[in-house]
Amino acid sequence: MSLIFVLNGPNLNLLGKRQPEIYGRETLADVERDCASLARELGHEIRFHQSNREYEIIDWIHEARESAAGIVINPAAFTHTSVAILDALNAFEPPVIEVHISNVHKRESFRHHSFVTLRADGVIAGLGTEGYRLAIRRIATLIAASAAG
Ligand code: CA2
Repeated sequence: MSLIFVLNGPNLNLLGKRQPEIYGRETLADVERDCASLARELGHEIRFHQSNREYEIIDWIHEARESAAGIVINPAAFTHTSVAILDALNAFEPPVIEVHISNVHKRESFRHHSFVTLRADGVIAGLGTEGYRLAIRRIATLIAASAAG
C-alpha cells in the first residue's frame, strides 16, 4: 500500500458552491471521498489537503518527500504564478500529475501558462472533477510499474 498526496490550491474550497457552469456541482468533500474510495480499491491510501496559502502547499510537498509515492496536484491560480511550488515539486522524485477541472486552454490567455507543467509527468485539464480520479489511476499505474522494476 502506498500513500498518494492530493493537493488543492486557493479557492477550491468553494467547489460546488459557486460557478457550477465552470467547475461543476461536486464539492471538494465529494472529490475527497471519491478519491479515497478509488485509492482504496487500487490498494492505496490518500492524504487530501486544500489551502489558500502558498506556503502550506509547499510544506505538504516537503512532507510528501518523506512519505508519498506520488502527488496529484491542482495548484489552482498558483499554477500560473508559483515558481516556489515548481521548485518544491522539483525536489520530489516520484510521479506528479497536474489536474485542472476546467479546460484552461479554452479560457483567458493568462491561464495557458503553467509553471507546474515543467515538472508534471502528466497533465489533465477540462475533464471536470473526474480528472482527479484519472490522475489517481495514473499514479497507481506508475507506482506498479516502478515496483516491477
Ligand atoms: O480548472 C482548474 O481546476 C483551475 O486550476 C481552477 C482555478 C483557476 O485559477 C485555474 O486557472 C484553473 C480556480 C479555482 C477556484 O475554484 C473555484 C471553485 C468554485 C467557485 C469559485 C472558485
